[in-house]
Formats: sequence, C-alpha cells, structure tokens
Amino acid sequence: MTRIVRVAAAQLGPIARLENREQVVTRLIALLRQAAADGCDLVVYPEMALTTFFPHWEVTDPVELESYYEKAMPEGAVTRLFEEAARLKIGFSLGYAELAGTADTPRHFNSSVLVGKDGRVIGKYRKIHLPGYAEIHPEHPFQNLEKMYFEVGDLGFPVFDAFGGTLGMCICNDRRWPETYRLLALQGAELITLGYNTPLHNPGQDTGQSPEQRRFHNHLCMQAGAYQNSSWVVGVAKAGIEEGCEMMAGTCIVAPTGEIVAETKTLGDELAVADCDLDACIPGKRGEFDLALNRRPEHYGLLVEAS
Ligand code: CDV
Repeated sequence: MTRIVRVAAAQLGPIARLENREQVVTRLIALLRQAAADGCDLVVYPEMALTTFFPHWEVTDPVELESYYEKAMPEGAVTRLFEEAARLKIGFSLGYAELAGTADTPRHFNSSVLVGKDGRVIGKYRKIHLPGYAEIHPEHPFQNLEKMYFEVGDLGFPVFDAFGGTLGMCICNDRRWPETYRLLALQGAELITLGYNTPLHNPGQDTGQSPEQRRFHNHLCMQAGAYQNSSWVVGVAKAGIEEGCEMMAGTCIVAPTGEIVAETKTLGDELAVADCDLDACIPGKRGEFDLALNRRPEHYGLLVEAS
C-alpha cells in the first residue's frame, strides 16, 4: 500500500501592516478551497501567516504590538479557517505569533501548529533558531527583531503521527541548520513542513550576498536537508514586496531525493501541489541514510550529540 499525501504549499503574497485577520483569513481560506478542489490532504502555510512580518519594524505602540500575537489557537477570525478545513476535510500547518504564559509573565513565541482533517490541533512547534538581533539598528532600511519579539522555542523538535506517516515542523531560519532536519529524522520524520519569511536582502547580516546567492542558499539547505534525512520538505514562502521589504518567494516541495518536484511561479498567493509518497523515504532511510546503522556519533570527538 502506498502512503501518498497530496500536499499544497500555500505561498502568500505580501500582507500589509493594516490588513486585519478577517482579510488574511479570507485569503487563507481561498487557498484552502483551491487545495481541497485539487484533492489535497494537507495545506502548508508560511511562517507568521496571519499578519504582516512585524519583526521588520520597531513597533512602538504596545497595543499594535500585542495585536500581532494569538492568545489561543484558534481564536477570533482564525476559527473560520479551522471550521472550513474541517468542513472540507483537509489538514494544514499554520505559522503564527503566539502569546503564552500569564498576564504577569507573558511569553512570546514564533510558532506553528499542525491541524488534522477534523480541524483539531495535532501538535505545536516553537521556533528555535531565531535570526536577527534584539536591538534596533537605525542604519538599516528595515529591522530583523525576532530576538526582541520572541523567546527561543521550548518544545524541541517534536514529530507527530499524522496523515498516515510521521510529520515534523520547523520555521524559516531553522532550515539553514542541519540539526533541525537531523533531529526530526532521528525520530522518523517523513515530511517536514517549513514556512518562511525571508527578505531578499538581510541588512547587516548577509555579508554581501547577491539575491541570486540568497535564492540558491534557500533551496540548497532545504534540498540538502531532505536528501540527507530521506524526508519530504515543504518550504513555503511569503513573497512579493511587503511594506517596502522585498521577500524571497521560492516556495517548493522537495522529495527525499533532494529534488524539487513542485514550485510556485508568481510573487502572490499561489499553490504548488505534489503527491508526496511517504514510502519514497524508505530507500534512503533503509539505505545510505540508515541513521541507526551508519551514523557514528560515538566517534564524533568532543561534539555532544542528542541521541
Ligand atoms: N524569518 C527568518 O527566520 N528569516 C531569516 C532571515 C532573516 C535570514 C531566514 O533565515 O530566512
């Protein structure tokens, strides 16, 4: 029996700072309906898919800042997305800014949830590799304040039994770190959802790379992560010019061989769809990348490895 999950990578065009949840959720539902009409099982949305990518600015108004975070998932307008997904019997993963903790001790995370075809949350991930900085850089055309607005995720890299296989999630900058894929693969991940908000230029931190190099590195890390860990990787971008910031796009679905099997063509809201056969992970997982058989962490010298 094959285990095919038909996946839609749901790229989003820019989300304006003044766009409210109702408007964004309407866009998400339009993509959800397209995916359902195309027979998809799972829709993957980008990182922080409900609002503009506010870490690009110093937000001085505390009310505005708080408005970017979800206190529960789902709540308010976002409930409509969950209800529509359950009606259409289609699952999704969704990135969002999460407000957890208590009123006295609030905690902020850059999170994603995996939602089943019944509209229930299967699991959550909180972004571990937060890029950027925690202080304002007035000399930059835009900021990257993830270290100011979020704390490092505290859930590890969990995997979930879902959609007939083993699924994991990671978020944006996580994709550049081999540990991300490896820790998920060590737990058997067969499909990894990955939403991202990547500017074409990263002020102060991209060490003079050209847009072409940055696009190359975007696909390079996802393709290497898929191949070296025998897993599908579904990388989903925010695209276009968002509040003056040019986003990278490059949404793609990568097979366990490292090959891109579907990608978007525009800089707007668009689906890239592929039939992801989870059994296509087996040759790699039982062959060259049989991690239990061929890895040698006990010989890695001083490196302390998670087992
Ligand atoms: N949202 C991100 O994590 N963005 C980073 C940028 C800032 C380099 C990324 O790795 O794509």
